Parts: sequence; C-alpha cells; structure tokens
Amino acid sequence: MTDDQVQRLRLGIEKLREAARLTARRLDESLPADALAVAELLVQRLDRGVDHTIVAISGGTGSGKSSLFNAIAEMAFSEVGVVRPTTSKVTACVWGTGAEELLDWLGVERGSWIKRDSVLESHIGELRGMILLDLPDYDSALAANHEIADRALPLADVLIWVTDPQKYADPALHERFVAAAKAHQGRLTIVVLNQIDAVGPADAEAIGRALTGLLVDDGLTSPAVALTSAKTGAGVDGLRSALMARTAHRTMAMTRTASDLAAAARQLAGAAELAVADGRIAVDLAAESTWLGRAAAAVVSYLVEAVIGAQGVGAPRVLEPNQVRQAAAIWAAEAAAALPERWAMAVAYSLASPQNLAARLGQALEAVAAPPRGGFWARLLRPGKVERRRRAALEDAVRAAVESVVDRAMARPTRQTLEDRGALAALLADLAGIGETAGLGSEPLRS
Ligand SMILES: Nc1nc2c(ncn2[C@@H]2O[C@H](COP(=O)(O)OP(=O)(O)OP(=O)(O)O)[C@@H](O)[C@H]2O)c(=O)[nH]1
Ligand SMILES: [Mg+2]
Repeated sequence: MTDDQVQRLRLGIEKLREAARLTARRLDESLPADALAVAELLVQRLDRGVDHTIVAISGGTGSGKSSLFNAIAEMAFSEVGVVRPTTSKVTACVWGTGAEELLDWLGVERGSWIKRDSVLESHIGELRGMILLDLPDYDSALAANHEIADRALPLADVLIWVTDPQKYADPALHERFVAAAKAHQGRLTIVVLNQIDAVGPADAEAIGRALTGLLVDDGLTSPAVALTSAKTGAGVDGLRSALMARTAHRTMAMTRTASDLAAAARQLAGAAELAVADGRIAVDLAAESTWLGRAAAAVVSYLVEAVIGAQGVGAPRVLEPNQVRQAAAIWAAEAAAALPERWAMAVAYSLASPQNLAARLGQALEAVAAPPRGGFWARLLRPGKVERRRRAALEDAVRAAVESVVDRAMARPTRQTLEDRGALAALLADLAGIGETAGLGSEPLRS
C-alpha cells in the first residue's frame, strides 16, 4: 500500500517536472524555478524513505523552543539558555532507528542528535519514527541562524511554531510562520503559546484566543493552537499526543509530499496564467476554437484584400513587408483578446517570422494563375460581367492560396501552443487533485 502511494507520488513529481518543462518552453525559462526546486526536494525526501516524520520546532528567540524540545523528549539534551540566541545549530532527537541518512540531509551534525530506541524509553512505541528538530531562532541577530532555520524549514513534514505571551503579536513572526503555513497547506502546522505559567490561566486562555484570532486574520482557517509551559509541563503531554497521532500513521512524509505537489501546482498555474477556480484548473476548448476561426478569417480577408485590393484582375500579387507584418499583428491581436497576456505572447512567438511568412505567401501567390479571359461563351456576355466573374475566380484562387499559408504558418503553430497549454492545465489539475486527499493543515488540535 505504502509502496503504491510512494509510486503515485513519484509519478506526481514527474508530472510537476513535465509541467515545468512545458511552462519553460512556452512562457518563460525562469517561471517554473520554484516548481522545479519543490520537485527536487520531494525526490530527495522520498529517496530517504517515508518511515520517518520530520517535526521541526521553530519560532522567535527565547520563546522556549529548546525547553519544549526537551520537555517533549523528556530529557535535557538541547541547550537552554539565558543568553540569546542560545541555539545556533540544529539539534535532533530520533525515536527508533535508521534515520542517519535523513539527519545528514537535514544538516544535523553527528554530535547534535540523540537516539531513543530502547524499549525502556517512554512512548517509544507511539513516537517511533519521529525526528524532532530544535531549530535556531527566526528573529535572530545572527544571520547564520536565519540561514539554518530557512534551510531546514521546507524539509520538515510537521511544523511547530513557538511563541510566548510577550511576543505572540509580533508581526514579523506572524508573517514568517503564516507564509510557511500557507505555502504548505496540507502540512500539519501547530502554533504553540509557550510560557503560559508566566501569566494566569485566564490570561493564557485569552491570549490563546487572541493569537488564534490573529492567525485567522492572517488568512489561516482554523489554525491549531496549543498552550504549554515547558517549565511546569502543562500542555506538553497533549502536544506530544498530537504528534504521536501523526507519526503513528507513518504517512506524514507522504501527506506533506502530496500537499507540496498540490501547492506547487497551484503556484505554477497562477504563474502560468491558467485560471484556477475552486481548486480546478481548466481550459475552455470551445472558446479557443471560436477565436482561432475568427483570427483565421480576419487575416485571410485582410490578405486577400491586400493582394487584389480595389484593382482589377491584373493586379500585382506581391505583398509589401508592412502588409505581412500587419497580418501577423491581426493574428496576435485576436490571440491577445482571447488569451491571458503570457499566452497571447506565446502565440505571437510561435508564428512564422514575417520574412518566412512573406516568402511563403509570395510562393503560394506566384502559383495562382490569372483566370482565363473566357472562351466563346464569354464573348456573348457583357464585358462588365466577364470582368466580375474573372475577378471572383481570381479572388477564390488567391483566398485558397492565402488560406493554406495562414493555416500552416499561423494556425498550426498556434494550435500547438494551445495544445501545450491544455496539456499543462491537465497536468496541474491532476496534481492539485493529489493534494485534496492530503489536507491536514487545518485539523483542530485535540489534546
Ligand atoms: N517561565 C517559563 N520560562 C521558560 C519556559 N520555557 C522556556 N523558558 C525559559 O526561557 C528561556 C529561553 O528558553 P530556551 O528554551 O532556550 O528558548 P529558545 O527558544 O530555544 O531560545 P533560542 O535558542 O535562543 O532561540 C530560558 O531561560 C528558559 O528557562 C516556560 O514555559 N516558562
Ligand atoms: Mg534554543
């Protein structure tokens, strides 16, 4: 079962890469950079197995991250300090075995992690597979700390953000956390209001509600907020149980992979100007064929008029360069009216160059013979009527010639661009769907 799911996720990552390739080819080389980075990260994560759940403790300096880490792990391993900031490298506690590769990947040094795998260890059964990380602070005076925290954060499957009654309203912390939580909607994120022993229980409850309110104002739906004191131990068991519930399934790594895939797909769809409505990404094929038909008709009639013009049957069949450019402009304008900017530009780029178009039109028109003057019967008709018939015949021949060039040099490359756009939308819609089954982000915290 797990293998099947991992296989499905690997396919999903391939789809994301394919979507990135299509975007780069049609729109802009640099546009899918984020999506490719996510794909790379998720491959690395899956390559290291899904038996472990990476839980990262992050937040502002002095909020009690290291104290909380120690409280959850029930040992004094991470350094707790009075001098800020105390933690300048990642510390880890691992329940169970076989996490070495992941720890290397996470950048946790050999001496900075501790293993809890003895059967005598408390909670070993329930927490087996969990890798708990104590990260340096976010709001550090030390730039190196930011870097370490920034690097480790996207690698985590579960994110715990710690704040305290003094700093819970700090806008910078909100922005950082909310940005991370929104970027990974399916990932489990828990906000911890620590140091509740420093205020009375009623105040702690009130601050907890205010904090929840701020997070909702920031745009998170039903955020999980836990109240703890690393000092007295209040709320720590509840927080540990919430983590047990997730690590016991051993699926958080897959859940976060699916949710990251979906988030990357939505982000790429937005960047690629594909309409996302209710989480669905769709392309209106009927509308496309309508404007394509309209564009072809407009360009063909412009060119026929330009070739024959007001002049008679003997008119020269050579187009001026500016007339050829005008034909391309008409096509591009129809595309621009029907498509978002980037795609209209992609269509314009896909067309044959004006020189190429001029050469093709020249060749096609050269092959158009002047209609015969008419035989015996023509002499029976009035000269004006003969002239009109000859002109109509010429117009038909010119139209057929122009139509075939417009089809090959304009309609065909445009259809190919639109096909790529349709394929991109289909891939991204598929990926957005993968994440739907993975939404754990707003699950209420039960302790
Ligand atoms: N009263 C009270 N003090 C706490 C609590 N948790 C931590 N502290 C104290 O707050 C100070 C900072 O704790 P740390 O655990 O080192 O905080 P940190 O977030 O890891 O700090 P940095 O590593 O510098 O980012 C220490 O003096 C702790 O003893 C708590 O729940 N209540
Ligand atoms: Mg610390």
